[in-house]
Amino acid sequence: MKITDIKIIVASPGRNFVTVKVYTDQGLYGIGDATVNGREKAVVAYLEEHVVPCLIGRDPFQSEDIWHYLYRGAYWRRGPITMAAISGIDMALWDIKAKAAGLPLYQLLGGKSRDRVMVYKHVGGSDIAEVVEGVAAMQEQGLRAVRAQVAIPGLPPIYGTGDSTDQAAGGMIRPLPNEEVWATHKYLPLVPKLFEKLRDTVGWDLHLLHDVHHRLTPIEAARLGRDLEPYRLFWLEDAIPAELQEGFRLFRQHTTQPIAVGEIFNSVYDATTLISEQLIDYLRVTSVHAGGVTGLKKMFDFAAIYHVRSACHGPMDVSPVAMGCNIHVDTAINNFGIQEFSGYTEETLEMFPRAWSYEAGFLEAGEAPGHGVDIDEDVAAKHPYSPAYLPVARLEDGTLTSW
Ligand code: GCO
Ligand code: MG
Repeated sequence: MKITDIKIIVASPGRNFVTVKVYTDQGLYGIGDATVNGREKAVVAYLEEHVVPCLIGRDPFQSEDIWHYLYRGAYWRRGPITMAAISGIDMALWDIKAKAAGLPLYQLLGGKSRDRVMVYKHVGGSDIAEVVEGVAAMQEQGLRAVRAQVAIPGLPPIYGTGDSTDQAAGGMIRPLPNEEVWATHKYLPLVPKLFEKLRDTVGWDLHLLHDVHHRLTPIEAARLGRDLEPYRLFWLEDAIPAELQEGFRLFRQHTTQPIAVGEIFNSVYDATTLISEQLIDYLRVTSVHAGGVTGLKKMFDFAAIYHVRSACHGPMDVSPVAMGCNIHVDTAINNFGIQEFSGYTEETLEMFPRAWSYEAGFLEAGEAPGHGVDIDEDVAAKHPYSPAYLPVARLEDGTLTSW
């Protein structure tokens, strides 16, 4: 079999998605996701100018060799743009291989280690009462795990803390990023109050999670971890900037709160200290940013040696294609932890016909050959690309800060 053509489709059914379609001389094609939120066109150029021309005529079954050809062969390795491009191609190649075998992708990855995968969804609110109500409603819908975030009194609405974000846009700002205000001293005392109230109301069976969006220093994160210990969170996510692996030593030594990080990682080298020193409990890499199915398998297998579990990033900027690949990997690996699933707009679901399904807190991969997700190009054509950005954060005195 030979690769004959590769098409890159950019569309915005509520969010911008970059989708790769790899064609072969046998009539089979494969689909991949190569979206980098807010930087979509950079991946398109990388693929069209530098990747597609090198792959025409190659054997699509050689996914491992092509992965290394694009990773090592480029000399300029790693980075979100390079790795998203590799991810999109890799997903499409695994899709072709599994379709040719007539098997769902998880069968090629070792078969089923579980029938369905546990997910967590998000709840936000403008005050604690609203969040508690939202979490209780999720529990009634059968969710086993919920991420809870609350707006901070005294600050204007800020991304990821409450209901400030427009659900369909997932917090994306058009056409240019706005600037938001952050104050750690207003946030730190609030979060334990939220989880105290949540435990009083929803009890101890529901897994509760919280995302800090990289906003604390290691010692501030240590404080928050300690203050949250009585409420036994499933995890505390992205408490400190993810690139400071050594910072997790300080954080870890002060709290028994399980720690999750990795949604912005694109290579195992982002996490070798974190994993080998057992500084984290959950690795949040995802197929679209960490090198596709091949990249995820390598990273989760390495993590398994150190008892670190998987927790693929799955907000609405991870397209239903990457979600499908995540679910197949989640189904096959032994060290699965949890899968994030924040849902999609109706238009997005219409644009990506799929075999995976969601029901009452769990996702199932489905039995269609390949990863089971396709793209409806007629629907895609109705939703042209529209620039959108994540917000930028500043401290109250104007200093630019992480989020
Ligand atoms: C999460 C994430 C997202 C990111 C988004 C950025 O845990 O789901 O933090 O909400 O902010 O993916 O593009
Ligand atoms: Mg997050």
